[in-house]
Amino acid sequence: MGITCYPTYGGSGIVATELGLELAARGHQVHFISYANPIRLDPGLPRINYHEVEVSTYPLFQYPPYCLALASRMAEVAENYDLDLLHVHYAIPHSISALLAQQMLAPRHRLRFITTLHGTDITLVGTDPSYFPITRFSIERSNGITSISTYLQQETVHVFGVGNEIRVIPNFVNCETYHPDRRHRKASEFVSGGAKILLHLSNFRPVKRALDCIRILAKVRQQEAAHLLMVGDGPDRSPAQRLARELGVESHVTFLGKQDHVERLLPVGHVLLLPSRLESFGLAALEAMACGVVPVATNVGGVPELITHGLDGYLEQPGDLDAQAERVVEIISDRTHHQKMAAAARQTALTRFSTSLIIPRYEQYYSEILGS
Ligand code: GMT
Repeated sequence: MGITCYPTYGGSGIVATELGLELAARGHQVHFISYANPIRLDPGLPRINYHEVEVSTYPLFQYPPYCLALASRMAEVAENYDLDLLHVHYAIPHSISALLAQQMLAPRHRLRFITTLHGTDITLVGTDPSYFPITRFSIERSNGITSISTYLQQETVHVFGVGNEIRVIPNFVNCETYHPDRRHRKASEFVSGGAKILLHLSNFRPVKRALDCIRILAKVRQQEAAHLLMVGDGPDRSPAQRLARELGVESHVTFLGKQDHVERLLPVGHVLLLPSRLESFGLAALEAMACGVVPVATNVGGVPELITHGLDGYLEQPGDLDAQAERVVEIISDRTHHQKMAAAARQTALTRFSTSLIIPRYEQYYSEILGS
């Protein structure tokens, strides 16, 4: 099979990469087709192949046509390696490229393609008037569609009025790789004394409300000693750094930038902050939960399908920073309460979202689409 995704940091690329790695470990031949080697992908692993899409520039092309270069490469790889299936992540433009590749190969090679919707491809980008009709078209023409939460499935039907089945297959986590073991990184790298560690992990886009994390930290520190680790990079990183200086908490925040091994870092945290305005699932929260880190998140989109308020994390309204800060204090000020919630968070990851449960659902769906 072929997998196409955005190779840079972002939830959809991570899910696509982890899925490909898990499928290869189960014996499938997996061919990644993208403009760069996806982050977290080791192309030297058995049954993993990587094919780069080269986009030539030409003075006429103010916007080099990546969508076409990708379609050509998909068709070439599908033919050379006898692919049965392309699985593209994030509708725009991957789904359209897959459709073109399918049409280029027909009738001499039967190639089916599945599109997985991740969130902003529907909720933000897809609803932009310039992309709306083509996004709907790509959904209608995919041989199979999956979405990572029931919320996103319903939103897609509601916004695009599409009639095809959208199969919900949630995000997943490998609970052997992501576990509470603090073997690799130590809290003492960042704090001394008993300060508790809060974490935020995102691409720092405005939808993530990364600046809220700084404000929450400032509020928490009025009651408890805490240090914030900001992991990732993106447009709101500099504004967040500026805000930390303005609020006088800059020495209590560490900006770590992009990290290749978040599974080594997450276990040092007590609480994960996910104050997003919208989140169709919240992969960062799931990865944290698998590591026994308690999420304090917002009650938006598909997040309630992951976090059960009061059991394995807390859900508050976006922008209600007093409530979010209060929840953090509740967790970090009571060791017994923290341990109970951390165990429940790990249990949720293990019993509802572990790879051993979710990957077979993809395999089953592939069989259905290939057999249909
Ligand atoms: O928001 C991101 O981190 C990027 C975005 C993407 O598509 O790369 O993430 C979306 O996909 C993730 C993986 O399926 C989901 O866990 C995130 O909730 C979703 N982000 C949003 O809906 C804002």
